[in-house]
Amino acid sequence: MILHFGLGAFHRAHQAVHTQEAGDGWAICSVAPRSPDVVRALRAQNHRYTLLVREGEDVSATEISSVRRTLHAPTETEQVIQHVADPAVRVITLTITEKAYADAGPGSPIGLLAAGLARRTAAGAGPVAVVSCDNLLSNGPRLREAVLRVSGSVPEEVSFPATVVDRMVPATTPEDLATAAKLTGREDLAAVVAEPYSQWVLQDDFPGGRPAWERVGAQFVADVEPYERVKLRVLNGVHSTLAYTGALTGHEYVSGALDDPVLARLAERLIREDVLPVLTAPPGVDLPEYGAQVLARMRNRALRHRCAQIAMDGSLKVPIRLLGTVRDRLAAGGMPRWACLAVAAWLRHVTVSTDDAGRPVEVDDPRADDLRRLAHSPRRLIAAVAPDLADHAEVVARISADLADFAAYGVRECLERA
Ligand code: CS2
Repeated sequence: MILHFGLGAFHRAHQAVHTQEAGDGWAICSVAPRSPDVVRALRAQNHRYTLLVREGEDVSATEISSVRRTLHAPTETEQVIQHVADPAVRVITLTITEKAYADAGPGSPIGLLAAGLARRTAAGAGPVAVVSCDNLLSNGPRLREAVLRVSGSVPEEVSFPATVVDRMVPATTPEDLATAAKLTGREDLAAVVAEPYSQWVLQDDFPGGRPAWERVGAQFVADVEPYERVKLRVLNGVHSTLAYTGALTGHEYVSGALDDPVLARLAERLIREDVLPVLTAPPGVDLPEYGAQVLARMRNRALRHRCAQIAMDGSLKVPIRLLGTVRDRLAAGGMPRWACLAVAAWLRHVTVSTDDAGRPVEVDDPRADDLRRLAHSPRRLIAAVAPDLADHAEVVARISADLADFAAYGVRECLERA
């Protein structure tokens, strides 16, 4: 059995689908860390739900039934801990978002996982792989450290393989639910919508066994890092760039932002001039082709991926997605013009929080208030997320100039002139 933390749309459209399609009988028990809504919906429909795959005008519906059980962590805490310690559980996966790794409170996913692993060891329940599926650098080691901070030790029979996951899964809309109902003839409050593309790269370190995910396209590799960099810097870097510049120029969806020629040009230049020159291609990957494929995927209008959704939690995402590119370009003697502009767009989004037309943009970031207090000083803003870069005069000057230009002329005009 697999135990999963994080019952969001991404899990339902990725790990649950891979596990069902692998076809070797593994079942999933999924834990909702906060909201009971999806638990309620899934229980009411026998834990079956619809995956809609959309591309352009095409839409297909598949019933997913690999999630057999759900738990609501705040009200079923003891069962969650008991499941972590259950000898039948051989794999634990997590999609808990970037910010959850810093939260080790007793009821948090990390807190519950640590408590369960301690009980598991005490009971001699056997080996288990704990698999982070979040968009972090070295997500396996990061998760291990988080557990270690709570427990003081990590049992030897527990592994933390690193992984890279990739599938665009926007929040489900009422229209998606209506489409699911129309295609299946049943109401489905837990339906999810995704693009056709799906990738999963994993380090093969599963001491208690695992589903044959490789049958359905997962890649098991010795070193995940090159894949991780490419995915986080190209796909997520461009996503965040388009989310901030898109929101600030009045675009609701990523695909709409990319239809705007000045934003498309920014995304292309970011990839070509800043990101790719400092990346190493993983085996079998052609980087320019990968970059073009990412943009083509983002142009999929049927996805309705909101800029506001991707813009969320920028203080945790931007450092992972854009600052590595900034640092590596500087180290190679270049000036990461477009990555700096993207960072400036994020800072404007989180501190000024109005678009070019003066309308408020949605900001949802645990550090928004802190950052707003520093808004008068670009250098201090940069120092708040990257102390090393705040000592880099050229970077500070570049980002300060972009911020001043955004304020004076608006983001769109700056992009037109750039
Ligand atoms: C997005 C990601 O919400 C976000 O921040 O950039 O969720 C993105 O859609 C996935 O990583 C794609 O694999």
